[in-house]
Amino acid sequence: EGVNPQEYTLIKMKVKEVPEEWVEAVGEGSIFLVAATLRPETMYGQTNCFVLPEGEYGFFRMRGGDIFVCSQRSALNMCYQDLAASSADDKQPVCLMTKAGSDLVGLPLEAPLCQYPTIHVLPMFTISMQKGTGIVTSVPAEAPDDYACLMDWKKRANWREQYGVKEEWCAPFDVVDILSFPDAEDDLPSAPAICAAMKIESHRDKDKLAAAKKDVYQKGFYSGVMKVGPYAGEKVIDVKAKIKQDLIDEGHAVPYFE
Ligand code: A2H
Repeated sequence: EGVNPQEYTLIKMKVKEVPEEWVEAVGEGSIFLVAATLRPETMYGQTNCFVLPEGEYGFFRMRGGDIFVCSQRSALNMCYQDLAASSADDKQPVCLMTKAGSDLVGLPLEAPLCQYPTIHVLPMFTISMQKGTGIVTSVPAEAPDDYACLMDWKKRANWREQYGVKEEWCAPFDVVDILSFPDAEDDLPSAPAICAAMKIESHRDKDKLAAAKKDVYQKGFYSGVMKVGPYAGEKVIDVKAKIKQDLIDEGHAVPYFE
């Protein structure tokens, strides 16, 4: 947390089937896994959501009555930003229950703008609990980390077995192309293409992924044109703020700073 706060968008992904034992602990209110993103305009391309299996996630009561699942650290920030309800005496976020990331794996979610009616939670070993909410929404068409991680779960039966990941949570979810690049001079690669070209074997390959990321983000943001949604045909750079505002106005997202 430096001098210049980063502005993220929190994407609300609704838990579609709440396990019965959770209802007792958390009571009334819809439960959302919330992911911090810098690229709200890419939410049309979501295929799944990632958590850190050994991370600790709290269920926190928000001011409007919703329950957000996120790291304790981000919930405290949400209190300061008047998003989260806080106890009268010590201004701490109200934590109704905690779960390990591994307990969230497999949950069916409804995610805003997503082309799939239901997506699932998968593990990602490179998530930092010190950034955002500790939950990452996955857009494999635009983010090499997301692409590499989704592919790991699709192709590694031994990992799936070890982490209790069912094939049906990852195998049917193909990359959703959401941007086109009509500018002929632009020869920067897409996320799947750069992962193939650099022979990135797994999402644990952090050094290669760091190198892969730069070009892909640059390309998506500066040269991308929306392929889907009400702003199809318009440049990402021109519609990013509008898509973000639409998500916020419709109650699917909230601004968040850290
Ligand atoms: B972005 P910065 Cl399509 N640990 O969202 C690891 N990664 C995290 C995280 C955490 N705790 N919290 C958020 N992130 C990811 C979409 C996206 C993102 C696309 C393209 C680029 C991109 C879909 N994943 O990020 O360190 C989230 O992934 C470009 C950097 O604060 C979030 O935005 O710069 C981004 O990292 C925030 O990273």
